[in-house]
Amino acid sequence: MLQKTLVLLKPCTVQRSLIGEIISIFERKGLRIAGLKMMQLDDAILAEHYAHLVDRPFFPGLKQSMMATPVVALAVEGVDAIEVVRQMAGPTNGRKALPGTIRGDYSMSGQQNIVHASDGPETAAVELKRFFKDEEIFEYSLPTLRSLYATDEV
Ligand code: IDP
Ligand code: MG
Repeated sequence: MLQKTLVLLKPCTVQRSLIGEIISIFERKGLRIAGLKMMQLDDAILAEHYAHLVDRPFFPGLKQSMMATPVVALAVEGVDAIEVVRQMAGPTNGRKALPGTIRGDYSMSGQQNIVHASDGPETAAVELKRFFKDEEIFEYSLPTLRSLYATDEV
């Protein structure tokens, strides 16, 4: 099923000048960039976005790291994109993530791990709304679509 998912390029990625390189990985895979913007996160949006972690001891440090610079938010589309992008990101800790995954290739940290990616369909819907207005998501189509997928896949 054609899905959209939210990716954030975290401040560690911005600071390491890896914005273009990481976006390229998603483009090279065949995913469509449906939305793209830079934004400065604040306490309120991070308390919402990481609500499942507010009671963890590392939460203040996580929040600080996510506000260190602006992030780059991406709405990424493809068949089964939510799972595909999670697999591309790899497990949370960059030291445990396998080479070939984004975190495995670019991160040595359990916190400074390059990207955020929505972890399921409900989360993706809520997170896309959190970071993008409706009119910031674009429905153009890739002319390469017929080379990216078989006709019965999309
Ligand atoms: P995920 O990003 O792989 O979905 P979550 O458990 O949702 O992982 O955690 C969100 C983010 O919080 C992680 O990407 C990471 O930056 C940070 N985080 C998670 N666990 C730890 C930890 O044990 N120490 C420090 N930061 C953590
Ligand atoms: Mg998560």
